[in-house]
Amino acid sequence: MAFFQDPPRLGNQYDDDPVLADYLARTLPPDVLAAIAPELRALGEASGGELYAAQLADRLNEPVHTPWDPWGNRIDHIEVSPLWKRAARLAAERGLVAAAYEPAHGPFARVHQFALVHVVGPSLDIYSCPLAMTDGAARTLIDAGNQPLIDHAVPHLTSRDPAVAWTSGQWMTERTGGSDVSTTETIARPAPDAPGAWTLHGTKWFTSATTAEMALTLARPEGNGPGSKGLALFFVQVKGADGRMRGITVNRLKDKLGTRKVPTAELTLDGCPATPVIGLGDGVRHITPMLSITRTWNAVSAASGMRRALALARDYAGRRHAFGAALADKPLHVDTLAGLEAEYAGALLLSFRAVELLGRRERGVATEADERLARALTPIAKLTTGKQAVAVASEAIESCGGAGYVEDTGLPRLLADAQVLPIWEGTTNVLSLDTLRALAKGGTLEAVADEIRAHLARATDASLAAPARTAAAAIDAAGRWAATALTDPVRMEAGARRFALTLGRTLELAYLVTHAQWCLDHDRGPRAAAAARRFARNGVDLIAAMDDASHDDARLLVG
Ligand code: MFK
Repeated sequence: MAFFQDPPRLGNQYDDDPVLADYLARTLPPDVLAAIAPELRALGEASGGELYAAQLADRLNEPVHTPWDPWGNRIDHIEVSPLWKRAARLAAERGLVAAAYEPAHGPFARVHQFALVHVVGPSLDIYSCPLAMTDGAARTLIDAGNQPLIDHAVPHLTSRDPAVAWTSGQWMTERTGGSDVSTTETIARPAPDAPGAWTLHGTKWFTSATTAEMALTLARPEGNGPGSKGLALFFVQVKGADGRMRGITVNRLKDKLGTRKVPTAELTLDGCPATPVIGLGDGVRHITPMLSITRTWNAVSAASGMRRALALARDYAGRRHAFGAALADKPLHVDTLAGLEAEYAGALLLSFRAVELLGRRERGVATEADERLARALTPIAKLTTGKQAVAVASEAIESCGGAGYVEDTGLPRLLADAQVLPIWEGTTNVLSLDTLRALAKGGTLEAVADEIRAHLARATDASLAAPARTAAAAIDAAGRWAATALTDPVRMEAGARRFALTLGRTLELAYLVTHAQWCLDHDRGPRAAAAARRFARNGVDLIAAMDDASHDDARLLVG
């Protein structure tokens, strides 16, 4: 009989993931873990079962933009995929945003929320994008303290009722750039007959998830000066009571490499009514709570994307036979997947450490050191995990051979969707410079180094001595590099990415070491220690080899 290959399958995405389960057991008080475990298990079952099947069945459905109705009216209707409609209901009911704002688990509310996201996110076709912005918008409005807007929008943004829940967009990128938003060209004008009201005029070049009910956006009030200080943060209610967009035209949907279910659009704003969120300047500063939240989502989504890719690759390795044995029994295949497992474990621990700190800050229990650490950890986690996610997805699809390159297996999407993670919400280089900006505040590099050393100090098992030494040497080298590079802005900027990635990878290794020690101490086996050792062998120090000649060589190479 002819041979047909079994496709890879997924199990319960909570029960099958010892890294998440051990992390939650280590971090959460037992009563909190007992309260949330049943919903994680239920979501894990759906995520690996019916939702994954629905995702594969929905593969070719993409959002469709209909600009006009049959009678010539401009309607700009965007029809999203069936799975997205289901995801919207599920996200509200399961509290994928709401859980962060509910009182039940105090400072652990964020860990609860992001554990849910981690388990189910990879089966929702990047519905995490509108959810991230919705969460960021709620946080930004609350931080801005604009009570009428808080009363108007936050109950919708944080609702568990699908009939009431809103999503929010974040319209920042213009043709002038997605990184340097200080060059925003959109103008805000006072509305002629409504005191306090404004209208917006300009083009937004990438607006993710354009089906949202509201958006936060930047515009320059007429007469304001240039740069980001002259921009203001505005709230936009996208549709009027008649269901039509208000002074907004959808020019087209973007034709993207991945995230193809996300209706990312180009918009023209021409008389779009808008309300200032907080003052009429410093718009970039005022939108940074949004950036911090979406970057945290990005980091968690990177970790969960890696986990999904590995779950499929590992299952496939058990089903696929070649050269007389299952791939899972081939030493080289095992070695390849092991390197990726260690990367995933490090990414999960780093991204959830950022989540813990966010939760502590929001519930008012953060120390000064937590505050400093959190400011640096957010960009570091985002940039480090984004790169890991692409590398892991690429290897995972390669480990499935030709099947990994064939669209209707669903596998190539893992890579196409991962590739957005180092781009949106700040590219690796922009986030590296943001890391320098964070570290420029006194004591922040020390806070990162203290965090690493405190975690390494918890390792008592001899099997963790070597990875702990690797991490300690890397943070020492990073500190030495920073001390000498500080005097030379060109050298500092040129090395920023290697420096930030060294901090990110060293943090990951330190968390892996601590986590492994806890697992050994709590009868959870030696797997986590193996992850720490393997991660150390994968390498963490990217900066020690940088010297004065590095930048000269770079100039020679790129002219
Ligand atoms: C699964 C995950 C899903 C995620 C979905 C998201 C979908 C949305 C898609 C998108 O919208 S992608 C586009 C997102 N765009 C960005 O992330 C922008 C990237 N560029 C940057 O982050 C630049 O660094 C930045 C625009 C902030 C630089 O602008 P400026 O004008 O040169 O900023 P400047 O002057 O350094 O900082 C202005 C103020 O903000 C300063 O405060 P002060 O006014 O008090 O001095 C800074 O300290 C503060 N600031 C800047 N970055 C900050 C920050 N504060 C806290 N955290 C930060 N990260």
